[in-house]
Amino acid sequence: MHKWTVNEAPEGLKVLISGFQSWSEAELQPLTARQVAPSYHWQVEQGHDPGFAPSGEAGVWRSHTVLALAREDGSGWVGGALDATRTFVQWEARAQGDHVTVTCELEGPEVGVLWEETPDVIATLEAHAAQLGSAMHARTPAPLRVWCSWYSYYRAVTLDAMLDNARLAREQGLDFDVFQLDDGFQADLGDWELPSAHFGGHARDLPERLRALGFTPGIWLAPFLASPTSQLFAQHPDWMLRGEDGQPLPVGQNWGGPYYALDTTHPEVLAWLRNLGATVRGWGYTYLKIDFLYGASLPSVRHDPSVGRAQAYRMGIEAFREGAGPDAFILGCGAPLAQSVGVVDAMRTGPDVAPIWDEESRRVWLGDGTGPSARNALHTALSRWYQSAWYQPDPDVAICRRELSMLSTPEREAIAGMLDVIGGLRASSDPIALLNDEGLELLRRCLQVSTPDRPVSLSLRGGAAVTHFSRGEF
Ligand code: 9PG
Repeated sequence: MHKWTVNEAPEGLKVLISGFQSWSEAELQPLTARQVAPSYHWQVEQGHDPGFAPSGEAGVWRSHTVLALAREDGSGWVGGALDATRTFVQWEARAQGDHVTVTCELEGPEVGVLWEETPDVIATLEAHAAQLGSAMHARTPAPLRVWCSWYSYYRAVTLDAMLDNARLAREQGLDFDVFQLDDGFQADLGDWELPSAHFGGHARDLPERLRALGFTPGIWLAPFLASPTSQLFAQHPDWMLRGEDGQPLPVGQNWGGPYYALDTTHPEVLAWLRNLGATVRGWGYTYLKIDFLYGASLPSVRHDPSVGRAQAYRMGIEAFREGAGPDAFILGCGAPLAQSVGVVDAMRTGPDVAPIWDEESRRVWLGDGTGPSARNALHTALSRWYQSAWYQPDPDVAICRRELSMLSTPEREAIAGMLDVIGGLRASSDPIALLNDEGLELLRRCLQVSTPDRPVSLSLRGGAAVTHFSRGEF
């Protein structure tokens, strides 16, 4: 363990953290405040690292890969690592009376760790993130404009809904590059080749028709998950991650019950993942959103106990990439962040957007700040601005429709403005038929690709941390 003492009064400092995976909080807060900690175990699994979850004590902040402390004038300290592809780099800052104790623990192969004092935290963090990105062979292709089925159709998506929207987008001259089918086409989690009853066809029937309309076909998969009702689970119980009790380890609660994850240290699992990547490529999909990836990285008993969990995760995504081919565009989601660099092209850098500005009650009563809301998605993605050196950031979709939404006109406009600051992928999920002239105009604006902005200062105002970007203040 590495340890440093910062001889500075904690009251004058703010802390910048980045949580474990896409959906975990990243934020800039007064150091003496309390990092929100989930009350229930399933929320830890789905938004945090159960091996390094927030402690819930006031003045104690935990962060993965990087952590920074900043004074009011923007000077301070930045902590980072020289490679985090196969190692979890776990930072903690602890306010202790008149000083701060900072520790860094590594889980995985030894890597260099640095802790630097700097007159300019923003510049040092950006320089470090860029250095880390190039050391980890970051892929940062051009950003894409994506229509995704999730945030309006959810699991009820059909083949016809995909085609209707693609046709309408073409008629309206909307500049999407990709049309991406999300969760709902498959019979079960793990049974990707079997269609769901309601989908009205097979996922392999779609790509050619999307291409004929001029779009790149995209598909969602949760390649590391298996539901207990799936054929995958029934046929290969020995492929699942297990708990200390020898039973398959539940890695979350969704889809009406617990779900399990594949053990990516098992050679047969790696072969299956390669084959899955190759199969969806064979169907004609070249844009692949791979989701719930954190599942393969949780603490558990593995087939090969000599492989650390960050390394096991990395082996899993590398196997999928091998099958999908070097030219597939891979978007990671629900994924350990730095450990994906060099394998993914883009990464969701926050929790899900929802057609509601915020849902405070989940944060306040359940201690869970990873719930879907426009505020949570944008706040988190903004706090990870420097990660655009690691992959194309995906701040999630804009919402331009008035219907099927609780967002007001100023809220929809605010989302559009913040997406412009964040840069990276540009996406929408609005049923095109629901957009009136105003909605279409806003969507066209949201689809304009911009480069990420950078904060010009970080400051405390009335006890709250504020980040100033040249195109806005958040
Ligand atoms: C599909 C969706 C969409 C979305 C992803 C992801 O904690 N949870 O239970 C939880 C459920 C869904 C979720 C995130 C967290 O959303 O981010 O874009 O693809 O899966 O199921």
